[in-house]
Amino acid sequence: MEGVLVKMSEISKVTNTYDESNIQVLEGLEAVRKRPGMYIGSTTSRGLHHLVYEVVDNAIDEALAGFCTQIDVVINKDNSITVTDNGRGIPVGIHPKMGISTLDVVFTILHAGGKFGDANSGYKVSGGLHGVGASVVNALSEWTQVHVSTGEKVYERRYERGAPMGEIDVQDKKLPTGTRVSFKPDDEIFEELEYDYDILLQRLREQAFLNAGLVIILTDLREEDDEGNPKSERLHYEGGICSFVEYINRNKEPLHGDVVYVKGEKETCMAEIAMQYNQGYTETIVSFANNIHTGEGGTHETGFKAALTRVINDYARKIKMLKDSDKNLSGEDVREGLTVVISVKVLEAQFEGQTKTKLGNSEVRTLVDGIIAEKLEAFLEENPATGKIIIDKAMTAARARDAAKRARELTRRKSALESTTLPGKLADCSEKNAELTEIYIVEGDSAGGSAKQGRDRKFQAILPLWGKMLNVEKSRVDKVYNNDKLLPVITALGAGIGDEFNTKKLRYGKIIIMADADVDGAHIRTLLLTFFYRFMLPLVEEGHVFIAQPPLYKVSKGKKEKYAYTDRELQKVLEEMGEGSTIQRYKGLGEMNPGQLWETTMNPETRTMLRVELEDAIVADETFTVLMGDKVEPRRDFIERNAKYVANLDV
Ligand code: TSJ
Repeated sequence: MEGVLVKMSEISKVTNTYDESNIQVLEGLEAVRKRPGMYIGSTTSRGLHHLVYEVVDNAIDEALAGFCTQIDVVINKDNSITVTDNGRGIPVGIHPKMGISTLDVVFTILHAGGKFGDANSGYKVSGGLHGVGASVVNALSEWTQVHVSTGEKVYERRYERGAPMGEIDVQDKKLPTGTRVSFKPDDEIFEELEYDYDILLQRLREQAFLNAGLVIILTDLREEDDEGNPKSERLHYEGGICSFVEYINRNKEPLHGDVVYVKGEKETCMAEIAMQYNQGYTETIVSFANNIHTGEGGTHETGFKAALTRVINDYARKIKMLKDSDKNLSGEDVREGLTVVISVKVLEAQFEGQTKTKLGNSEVRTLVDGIIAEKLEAFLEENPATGKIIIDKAMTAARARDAAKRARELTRRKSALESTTLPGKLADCSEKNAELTEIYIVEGDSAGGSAKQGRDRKFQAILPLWGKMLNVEKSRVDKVYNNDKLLPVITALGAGIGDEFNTKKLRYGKIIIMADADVDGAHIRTLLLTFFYRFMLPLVEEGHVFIAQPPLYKVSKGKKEKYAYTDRELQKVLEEMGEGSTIQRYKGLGEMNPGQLWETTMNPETRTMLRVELEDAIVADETFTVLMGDKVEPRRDFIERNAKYVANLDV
C-alpha cells in the first residue's frame, strides 16, 4: 500500500519504545491490502459481506457489554454501508500504550479489538469468522468515516484506504451517545461491490436471535417501494434462540406447543439449547460457538447429541415406554423431525474444518454433554406430557427405520442398491475415472434420445427419467429406497444413499440435471434436488450437482444462427442480427436435434451450467420444506417473496 498511514504528527507523539510497533502498524495494514484473503477469507462477494459483519460485531460487543440496545445497518445508494449503534461510543482519548487516539488504534492497528481494557472480561463472544477487527475493514475500504458521540462532544474522523485524513474533528454537541461507522469497500480490492440485501438480512436475523432483546434494523436505500419508502426490516426477538427455533419451524407442523429450552454453565463453558419436534422426518441442527455460526458442527453438537440420546433412552425406560426387552432408541431415532439451535460460549474457541466453521475444543464435548443431560432430564421430569410426545415420535421413527432396513436388505438382495448391474436405460460412457466423467439426468425419453446421440460418449453418460417422480419430502426412507424412479439414479451414481452414501464411490464427477425450461421441467428439477439434498447431501455440499441450461430461443437470418439463453440475451441477439431475423422459441429439449443439443447445452467448450451451491443449510431446508412440503399457504407466500430464487431453479 502506498502513502502514510499514521500522520507524522501522531508518530512524533509516540515514545521511542513504540516507534517500532507503529512501523509494524503501517506494515500491518499494507499486508492486509496485499493479501486481503488472509484476513477476510476472499475478495469475492463473500468477503465483501464479511466487512459488514466485522463492523456489526463490534456494535454487538457493545450490546453484550450492556450499553447498546439498537443497531442500524444501512446499505447506501453507492453500495457503501453505514452502521450505527446507541452504545457508549468508541473511546476517543489517547491510548495509554500507543500514545494516539484510541479511535485511530481501533481503525489502524491490526487485532486491536479487546486490547484496550474492556471492563467486562469473560468470553469474547461475538466476532466474525476471522474476528479481524475494524482496522481490516478500514484497510480494505476506499474511505471510512467514523462519528462518535460521547454525550458531551461529537468526534469525526475520516480514513482513506486505511490512512487517517487530517485531524479528528471535535465539536461541542450534546447528542445521544453512540458510534456511527460508514465505509465504502475498495474497488481496487473487491471483485464484487454490490451488496445483497438477503445475505445481510439472513446474518443479521441470526444475530438478533442470538442476542435476545437487541433491535437490529436493516435498510436498503437502493430500493424503494411504490410510496417511496426504502426496503427495511426490523429484527427484534425477545425469545432469543426459542424464537429462532419457532422461526425455522414456522412452515412445519410442531408436535408440542412450547419450545424446550435449557441452559447451564460448567467450568469454562456456557451452553443453551432450544428445540422443538415437528411432524417431518428431517433433523435440523443449527449451532453457534461464541455467536459464530458453526456450519460444520463440532464438539458442542457431538456433546448435545450424546446427551439427548442417553437422556431420552433413560427416561423412556424409567416411565416404561421402552420395555426391558426393547432395543435402545438410536441417535437418528431421537432426532427425527427435530429442530434444535445450540449456542455455546467457550473461553478460547478453536475453529477447524475446511471453512473454519467447526468447533474443535475437545473439552466442550463433555461439558455440553454434562450441562444438557442434567437440564434436559429435569425438564422431562417436570414436563411429562411433552416427554411422552417426544418418546412416541422417536419410537415411531425406530419402527420405521427398522422397516426401512428390512426393505433395504430385501432390495439389496434383489441386487438393486449395491449391484453392479446398471439401469437398463443408462447409456454409460467409456471413461471410468470419475473425475473426468459426467452424467446427464434427462427428463423424458425423446430428449434422452437426442442427448444419447448428441453426447460425447467418451465421458458423458445419459440417464433418461420418465413418469411421475416421488416427492421425497413427503415420504419416509423405506419408500425412497424402493422407489422405481429413484433406483436407477441411485444405482447409476453408484455411491449409495443416506448414511451409507459415499462420494468416493461416485461413478461420475458431475451430475447434471437437464430438463425443459418450463413448469414441468422446474418441477422435476426441484424433486431431484430435494432428493439429493435429503439423501445425498455430500453430493450437493461438494459441488457435484449442476443444472444444464438449454437455450430458450434460436434466432436465424439467412445462414446465420444464434442462440439466446435469456430474454435479455434475445434482445441483444436481435439487435445484432438486425431486420428480417426469425425467432424460434424452444418449448422443450425434444425440439432440438442431437447436434444442436450438443452445441448449445452439452459441449463443455460452449455450454453454460449452473452449479448448485449450498450457502446456507437453513435457507435450503426452508426452500425444500416450503416448496415440496404439505402446507400450501407458505408455498404461495414463499414463491411470491422469492420469485428470484424460484426463477433461479426455473432457468
Ligand atoms: F468496528 C468499529 F470499530 F468500527 C465499530 C465499533 C463500529 C460500530 C458501529 C460500533 C463500534 C462500537 C464500539 N460501539 N461501541 C463501542 N464501544 C467501545 O469501543 C467501548 C466503549 C467504552 C469502553 C469503556 O470501557 O469505557 C470500552 C469499549 C470497548
